[in-house]
Amino acid sequence: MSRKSKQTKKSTNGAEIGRRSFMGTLAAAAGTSAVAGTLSPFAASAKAETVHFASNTPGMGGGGPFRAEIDIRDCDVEGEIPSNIDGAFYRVGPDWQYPPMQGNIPFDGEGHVSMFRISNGHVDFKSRYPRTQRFKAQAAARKRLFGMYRNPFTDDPSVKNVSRGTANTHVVYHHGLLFSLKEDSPPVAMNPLTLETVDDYYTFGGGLHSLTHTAHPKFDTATGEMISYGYEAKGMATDDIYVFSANTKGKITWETWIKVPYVGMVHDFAVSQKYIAFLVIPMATNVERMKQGQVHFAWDSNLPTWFGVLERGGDGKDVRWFKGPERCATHVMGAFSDGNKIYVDMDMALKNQFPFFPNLHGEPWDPKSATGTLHRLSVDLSDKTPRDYNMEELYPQSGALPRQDDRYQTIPYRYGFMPTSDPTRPLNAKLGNMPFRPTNSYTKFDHATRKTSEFWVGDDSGLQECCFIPRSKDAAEGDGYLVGVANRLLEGGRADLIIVDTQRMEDGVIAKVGLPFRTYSQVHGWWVPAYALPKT
Ligand code: V55
Ligand code: FE
Repeated sequence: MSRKSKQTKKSTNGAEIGRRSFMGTLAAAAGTSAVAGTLSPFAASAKAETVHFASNTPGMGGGGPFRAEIDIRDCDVEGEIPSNIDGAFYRVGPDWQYPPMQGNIPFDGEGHVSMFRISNGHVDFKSRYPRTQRFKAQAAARKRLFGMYRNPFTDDPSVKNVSRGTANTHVVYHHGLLFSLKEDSPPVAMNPLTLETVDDYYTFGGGLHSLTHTAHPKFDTATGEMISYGYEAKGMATDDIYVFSANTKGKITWETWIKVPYVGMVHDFAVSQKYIAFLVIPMATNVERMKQGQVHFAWDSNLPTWFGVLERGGDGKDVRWFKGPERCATHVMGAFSDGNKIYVDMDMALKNQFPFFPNLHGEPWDPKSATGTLHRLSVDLSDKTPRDYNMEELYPQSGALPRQDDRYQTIPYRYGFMPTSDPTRPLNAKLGNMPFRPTNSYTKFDHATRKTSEFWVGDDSGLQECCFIPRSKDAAEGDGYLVGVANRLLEGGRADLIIVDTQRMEDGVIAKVGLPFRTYSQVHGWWVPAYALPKT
């Protein structure tokens, strides 16, 4: 029996379903029970249930779920947005659709995508929930049907064959589609101009042979290929990674399978011109705990890290695994190869960086050992005997969510960017004692000189991830702008999109797009230049 036949969670709105899918999209958008009744087999409860977000709902500290889908033509712009910025900045993050199960974590909220379309100094804002299978089922039932983070044991039996994917982690663009991604499920494809969901279970025309797909695909600028993978690819807690690349038309042209040393979170990966590398961290998948109603992962401090390397276009059977000590690392800034050596830059901490993922052996979560700094991991593949990978701390600045000039993905690169927390900066006295200092800076890293420069957002704000915009299509590496959301903490977290010039980081914002509301927290964001967007 083929792997494919086990894949029960097919698109519910792919082209093959035609008219019904169109109705489904409309119904979910309308969100009324009358319409929703025609949408899916999940009937609304006869007895009306109150929808109430208790004060201990994860994320309530940030003001609670946002939930509103919004269109603003011509946002308030202060300062002048350079006319060479023409494109769309997309961002996504979790935003509860219904009150979560007691004890669930922020990473399980429904994905909510926003778009800032910037052109000629004007900014139009739009936000939509991707219509995931999960979102539509819950909308129809008017209640939560999914339980704990990545734990199907806690779901309502009615959703056994509904994809659990929340599409809440990253948003990227390839072959004309915007993909909203969650690493436990295939991409959700959206129209990049309207943010309408066009496929709630995207399989690259049936070519994707994994039940999962990472939130962090990579793009080879030279070939236009998307290189990607899925872990736990044959189902929950399986030790298989599916690796593939798709050409500019979205056709999968290479695929292979590898086995991991143990099943743990493989959130991001690295692609160079020659190699592909994975880091397995002790955030281990724990089925026993899942059966007890807990989340998917627990941090097992007895486990090492494993760095696995295979050749692009090669056979997964030839993957080589290199060992390292207990470390937590989630995101790749950039990666490149030099002959038979591969270099991967990641933010890395000593222990569990996520306070909401439990430590398996009962250790209290420690903010100090959760503090991440940029490290360079490397291996020389021409050496036949290495058993460990090398690692070097590159900079002292602590932060998370590193980025690069994405035109330099897979090739040697010089500049990186990361939201950082500068402890020497003041915090507004009106903010009192905050349990965690807000992220207050964007740092630009120059790997050629190891010098850094810094943008500080001010004493009253917190920063979300930043994204790099090239000054022009063929501007030099790192020459351009950083764009990201700042929350004004003295205004209830109201959101401004800020733009910083990467050549004048210390000068502060050059333009500011004011939203008249706070917004849900972003996990990741993506810039698409206007020339790459579809015309209609
Ligand atoms: C991350 C985020 C996720 C997730 C796993 O490091 C890892 C980030 C927003 O969801 O499920
Ligand atoms: Fe991520």
